[in-house]
Amino acid sequence: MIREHAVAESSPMIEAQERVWDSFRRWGYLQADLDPLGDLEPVSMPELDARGPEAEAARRLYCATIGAEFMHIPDRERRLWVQQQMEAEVPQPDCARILDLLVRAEVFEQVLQTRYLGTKRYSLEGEAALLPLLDAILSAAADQGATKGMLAMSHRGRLNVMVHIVGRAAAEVFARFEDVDPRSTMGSGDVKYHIGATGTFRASNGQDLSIHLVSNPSHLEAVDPVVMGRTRAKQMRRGANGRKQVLAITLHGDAAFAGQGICAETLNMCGVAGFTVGGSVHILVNNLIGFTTVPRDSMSSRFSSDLAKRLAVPIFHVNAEDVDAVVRVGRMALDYRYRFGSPVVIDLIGYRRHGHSEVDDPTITQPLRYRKIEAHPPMWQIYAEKRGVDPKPIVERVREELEAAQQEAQEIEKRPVMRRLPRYWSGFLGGRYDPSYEVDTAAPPETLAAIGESLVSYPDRFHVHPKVKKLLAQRLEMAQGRRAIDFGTAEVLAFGSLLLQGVPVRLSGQDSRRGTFNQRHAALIDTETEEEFVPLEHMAPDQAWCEIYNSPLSEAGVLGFEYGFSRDFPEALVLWEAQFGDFANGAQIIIDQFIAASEDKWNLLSGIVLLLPHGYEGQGPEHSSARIERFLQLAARDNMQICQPSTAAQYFHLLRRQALRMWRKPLVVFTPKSLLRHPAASSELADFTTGRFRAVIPDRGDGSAERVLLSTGKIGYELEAERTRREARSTAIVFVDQLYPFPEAELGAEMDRYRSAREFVWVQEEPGNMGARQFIVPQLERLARGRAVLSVNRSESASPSTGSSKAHEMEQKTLLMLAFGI
Ligand SMILES: Cc1ncc(C[n+]2csc(CCOP(=O)(O)OP(=O)(O)O)c2C)c(N)n1
Repeated sequence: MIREHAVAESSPMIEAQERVWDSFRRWGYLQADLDPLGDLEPVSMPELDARGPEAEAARRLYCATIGAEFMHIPDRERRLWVQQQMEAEVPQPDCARILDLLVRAEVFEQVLQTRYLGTKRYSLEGEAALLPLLDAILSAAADQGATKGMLAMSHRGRLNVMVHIVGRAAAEVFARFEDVDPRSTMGSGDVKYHIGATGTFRASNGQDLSIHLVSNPSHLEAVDPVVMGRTRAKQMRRGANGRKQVLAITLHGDAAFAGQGICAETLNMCGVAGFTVGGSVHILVNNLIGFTTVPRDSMSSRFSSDLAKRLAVPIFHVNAEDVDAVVRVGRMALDYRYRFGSPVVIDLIGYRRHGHSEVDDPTITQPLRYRKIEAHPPMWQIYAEKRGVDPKPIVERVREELEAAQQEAQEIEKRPVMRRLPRYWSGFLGGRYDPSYEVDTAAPPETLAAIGESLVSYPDRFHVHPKVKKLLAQRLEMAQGRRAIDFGTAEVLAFGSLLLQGVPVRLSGQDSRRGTFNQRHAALIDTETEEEFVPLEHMAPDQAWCEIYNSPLSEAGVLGFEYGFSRDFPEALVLWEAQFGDFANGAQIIIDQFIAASEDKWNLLSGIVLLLPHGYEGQGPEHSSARIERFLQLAARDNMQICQPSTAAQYFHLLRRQALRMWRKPLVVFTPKSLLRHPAASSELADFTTGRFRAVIPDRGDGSAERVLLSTGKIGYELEAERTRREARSTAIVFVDQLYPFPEAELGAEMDRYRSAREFVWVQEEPGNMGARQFIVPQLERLARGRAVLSVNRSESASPSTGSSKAHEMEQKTLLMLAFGI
């Protein structure tokens, strides 16, 4: 039954009826029967007090076990679509399939509980309807032409999903509980409910979908942007049909979704051109509790899904115990995603049968709710009764099957590998660094000149801003070798030469298209029309793709996304840029949990590049430091590279090296600010057409210096200027452009040159408790062969720098005085 009202028949009575219906469409979800345990009280709404047959009919549709929030969507077509679905005939579900999944969900947990008592498993009991829900969504996705599902979820029900949705053998998951082969993972690896899994899901139409459950850290919701970036990369690989073929599904806990800011960051990116995946499905596995904390202490809103109301997308609340309704919601949500290319949210409201991790006793904190839960039958029992089916044979069959799998697990001797890497990763390497990985990164002069030409080749009637026009003309001169090359040009030459070699480039960050320091101008803006033109996209017909985007003002979300993208586009150069390096700590979870540790925990590589503007230039405590010390503290076993290129050519070679080597490791680059235009940091064309990145830039002297200053970044130039001013000929100045992996051989060789040096001095702008000092001084002491190693730095401080630019200058002068020994 679809309710339609012909406009021509409009009369005061019909209008009154329509008002009643609209009230229920708008507010019905607030009185819907959503909580299997009845703790979620209906909201009193005068708009829903109407009586009479129309009101009752509307109440039956909008206040039953599905509560649909959709009237906030401004687009009428979308509202009407949801309305029609809600008011349409209810399709007959596949009851046998549903019951089988419900039984599997619970029996799987019980087998774990019996065999591995006292081990954490984060049971799905109380939310078993999640399996039929995912089954319905993926089956509907298969009908729509999807071939791949990208799943992200936290601990709750993860093992269950791995077996019943991702299609991994139960014996493999059980083997993880047996903790076989512990020696193979000493010092690394991860717990069983965080590792990823790849498998195959058989849809109801018989089609197979490949499913990937993404590895994630314990940090709730941190994986959300990662799976979006991964999905986008996979979609791009598939070309025009990619958005249809690859579907992202994220599962959230109710407390985490309401509380973790990264959820807002991720939702905010969904409609932005550089970040969209054509709609994702978000499922809240809502058990109305977070560990021991009840919703009123978790959030200021009624539903934890309220966060999603910032978007014009439908939110379907559904009572997990009406599993037919759950399945219906799954299909509706999926069809909406495919029809409108929009995210959708499903709030699956159930309960948590045990304590948070089964070892917790929930009756201590929620005695009343748990009294109810204890008396409450499992979902499969309720469903079977409603359908008049005898569930016993199914339960027996499933139990036998899972117990056999458990037996099988005891025979497994090696930790099962749950994940398959896609083919595009073959050939790329992780592990320890080896010099044999180095490749030629120089580019022929003709290529550089051609890139310079393409920078000034915009459409005839395109009006370029005079300042930008001048800059582009200078860039052309630089690329032709008629002018020293600055950092901005070095970067565009690196990007351009990679694109011409077939290496795709993707960069995003706040204001990255123009560049925070007016240094990039990746997109030209027509001064008359504001139309945009990106010269790097139009260099040659057979060039690789190039995407340079301004990102939303989020760090964790955007870096997480780009990290995810890099995971599925290893052959591309993928970069994220912080506005200032100082803001990178907004993405600290992504840096700590994914970038630094994913190889160690999950054996997963990434070649992501972080561009972090850094340098003490009197701009205050939040515009000075990218926290070099923190990255160095995370560095171990060659897990990433930490560099501060001191010249334009070094930057060029560093970026090209990152893309062209087969060694895939995250690269953290401390990028310059004032050095962007510093003549001394510019390079000659010959430095681009020959040579490669050098970890250490030796002093040009003959090795007779008595005092050797070592530093990284901008301070080195200030030391050089001071040396000239003082005519301090017996002082050498060495630039350390790569801090990690520590360039032991190069730095050792350079230090050995100074036979008459009495002391080596590490000089940094940062306070003593920050910067590279604590990492590098012990290394220098090792290489100094018994000679003294001193350090010059700002005094220890709680914040990176002073807020006064005059104080900054005084401090800077003092640093230079101390560096030169007076
Ligand atoms: C960022 C973060 N903070 C704290 C925790 C510790 N923690 C683990 S589970 C959990 C409760 C999660 O509740 P909810 O999101 O409702 O999911 P549920 O466990 O109820 O399924 C907490 C606080 C964590 N894992 N991550």
